[in-house]
Amino acid sequence: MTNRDVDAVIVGAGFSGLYATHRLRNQQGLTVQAFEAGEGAGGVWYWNRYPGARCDFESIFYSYTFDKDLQQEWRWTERFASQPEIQAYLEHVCDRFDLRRSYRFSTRVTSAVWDDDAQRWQVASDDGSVTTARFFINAAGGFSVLKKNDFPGQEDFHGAVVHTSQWPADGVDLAGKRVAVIGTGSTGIQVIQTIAEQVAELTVFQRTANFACPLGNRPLTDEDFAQAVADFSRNREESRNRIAGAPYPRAVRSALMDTPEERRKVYDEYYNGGGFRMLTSSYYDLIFNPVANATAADYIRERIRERVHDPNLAELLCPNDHPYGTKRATFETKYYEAFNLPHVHLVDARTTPIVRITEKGIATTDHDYEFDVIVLATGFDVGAGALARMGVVGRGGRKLTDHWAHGQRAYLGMATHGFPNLFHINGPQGAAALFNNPIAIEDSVEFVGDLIGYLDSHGHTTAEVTDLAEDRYNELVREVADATLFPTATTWYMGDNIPGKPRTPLSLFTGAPMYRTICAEVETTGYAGFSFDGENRPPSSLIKLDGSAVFFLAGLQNMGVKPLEECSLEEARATMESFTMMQLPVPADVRIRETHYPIEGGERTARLYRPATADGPLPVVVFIHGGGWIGGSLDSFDEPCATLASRTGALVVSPDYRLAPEHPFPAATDDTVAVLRWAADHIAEFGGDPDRMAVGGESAGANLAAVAALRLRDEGGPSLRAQVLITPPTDFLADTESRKAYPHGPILSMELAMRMGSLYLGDPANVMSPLASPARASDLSGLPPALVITMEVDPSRDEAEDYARALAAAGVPTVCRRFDGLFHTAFSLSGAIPRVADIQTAIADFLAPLLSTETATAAAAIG
Ligand code: N01
Repeated sequence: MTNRDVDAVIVGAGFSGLYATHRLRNQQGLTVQAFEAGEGAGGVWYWNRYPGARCDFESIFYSYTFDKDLQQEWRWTERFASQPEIQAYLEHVCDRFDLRRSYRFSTRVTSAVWDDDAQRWQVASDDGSVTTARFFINAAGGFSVLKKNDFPGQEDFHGAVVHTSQWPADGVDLAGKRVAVIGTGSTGIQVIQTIAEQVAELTVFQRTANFACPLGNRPLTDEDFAQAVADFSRNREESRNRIAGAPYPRAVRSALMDTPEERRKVYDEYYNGGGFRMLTSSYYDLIFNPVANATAADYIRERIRERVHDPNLAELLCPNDHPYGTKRATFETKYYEAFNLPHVHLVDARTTPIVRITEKGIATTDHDYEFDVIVLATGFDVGAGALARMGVVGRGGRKLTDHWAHGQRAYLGMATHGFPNLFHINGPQGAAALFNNPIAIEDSVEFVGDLIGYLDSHGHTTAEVTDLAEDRYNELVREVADATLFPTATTWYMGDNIPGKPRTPLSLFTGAPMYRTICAEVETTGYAGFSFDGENRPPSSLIKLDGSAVFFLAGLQNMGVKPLEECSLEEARATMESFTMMQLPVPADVRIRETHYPIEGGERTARLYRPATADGPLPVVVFIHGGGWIGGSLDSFDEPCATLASRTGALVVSPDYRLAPEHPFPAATDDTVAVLRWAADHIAEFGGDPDRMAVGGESAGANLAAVAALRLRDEGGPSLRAQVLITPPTDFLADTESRKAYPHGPILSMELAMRMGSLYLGDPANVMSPLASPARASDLSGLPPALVITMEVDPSRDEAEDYARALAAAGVPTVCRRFDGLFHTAFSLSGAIPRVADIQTAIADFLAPLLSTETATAAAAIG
């Protein structure tokens, strides 16, 4: 074979490699040399020819969408396609787009070494040739390396031992044989249910029982197909904007909102409906709330018990050591009924593990079994196992295996630091676990194609992720995983199935929409986190966010919550109220009661939060809720205020103040002053000490608190001991870096801030008033000591920090705390963002000396 020099080497002829070849060669005009170890196209669908191999995403969704004609001319025959049909489809794609001529089939890449001088990859293959290329594209797939046989003695066995992913093309004759199947993952279940009726004896070795739900396969009718063709554009669009990368109904309710009877109806519908909907469409909290998850797990166990006649066997088939969905969801067709057949047996390989393969069969710690054929359905070294075995050496002679010694990591699942111009298609730490793979692959190929186009059009030679961006993304993937139940299971998602493999999440568990949003943000910010010819670009804002914050935002997207910018006033208010679902329970040690405070021409409600165990007159914190002056309520701040009371030991007063646009400026600030005056006069009746009073607030409420402090100073009291300003907007006309860096939020965008601000201000001239923009006050001296809390990823961050600096410059004892990785409104999302507890601690620590009975000296100590 002659050596070649090309633009791109592509490894693999599955969904990834074929589309990458089409995109780079046919659409971007690059020269491509592609390699594939198999004799033909198909990738994972070429190798996995075991009996019953079939896809568990619907065929009309589990296929390419890049070409409308292709989608419409390929007539799938079943709702869930079998392996031969998917392989034939990929062969068809190979021919239809003339891809075959770019491939060397039956050829393995044996090494890939980056040549720093030539700025090229040198790729050696087992046909003896070397191909040099500017780009090296890993499209080898996540399931191309099988898990090494754990069991000694295979060579002694008189019969055949066959791994499902090395199933011979001409099959294995199982009829009338005594067959063992080891493994009950997606593959084992498909094999078992398919061969159960053909074989003489079937013995299943199960180490972990799985939650298998009905697949719901059936022939694809002409009506189904016509509908799929008619819905092509909608399906394509929806696939990209739903959690699983398929147009399944959105889960918009918590499992805990429904009664057991209502839940049963929901689970019946999705269990009987087939496919992934049971996990993705029933309830949104199954993947992160153990109590919600248990309702689904109980339901599935109940179904298993109904279907398996022998109660002991049924119990053994019921999973009980991991939450539902945390091992990859599995699907079945009469799998459980197979165990009702007299010649099908189940061995509990957890209590009686397999010791070895013997001459006659399998020895466990308990028994010697005799077989003719042993089927290993024991899985894969999932991730970039193939690449790790290819001898990849990057910049400065760094081996990929060394770089991955602590776990496979790839920025966006696509790039690895130290390996310039090496791109993974849908690689480790992409979103594949919760993202229908062909769609994830199309996205990934398009991202890489665009990146190469950008590189060429800007005259760069190399693109490589920076170590900073790779590290941060890797942390983000871990933090997101920690917000879910996935790490609680022993699963290949975490690398657990391969002895010695470092435990690390191999996927970003946000679902497709957030992953796509992150990639889009990277792309539109000029490939943030990449380095072009050594010129580093800082990571983009979503990647800076705390993983819990990203998971929360992903949840909003998965539920299809309308962005606040697109909401009517009523919708915006309702959305703000719905965030209470993301709060921890109100602490039980706080007593809540309501009273009223007077305003001009009437009165308003104030809610009081008193720590149940506290004695004597308590210090008082009047806390003004957030909501952009147009929304928010006492209810939406119940938990933050109650927690504040519990943490500080203060009596917290939360006033219901007038909202814009019905009541524009200065109504809300008048109400804030009114409640403080009322508290000074009346709080003793409720057990508060009016001489130890602070004001605080969040977001718009923090603006009102800051303004109230100014007004009380200028309008004759009462005097305050402290002000706590959480993410305060302080100047409507501020021109700051944070406004420029985070114009889109999250949650608070500049567009939204401006809209809410103008509804509040009413007359635009009010913008200049220091009672709307406290930073415009000519004198900030004499104000109470201040704690200013800011969030890193917040357009209002810098004006708040500027205000803190101005307070300090005016001689006000001021503490400014910035919380990295959080966004505006995080304070009121305690159930979603665990670090809200740190904010409460910061407030309690700040207030403790100022609100104590010996305060005067303590206040002076803060600076
Ligand atoms: O592999 P697995 P798989 N002793 O790792 C058991 C995709 N896929 O090939 O759970 C005893 O899931 C192991 O037990 P345990 C899909 O993403 C898709 O089934 O580790 N048992 C487990 O039961 C899937 O998730 C389709 O305790 C041992 C099984 O072997 C992925 O491929 C179809 C053992 C391995 O399960 C992998 O699925 C098929 C030992 N020493 C697969 N070692 C579609 O429909 C392992 N096991 C698209």
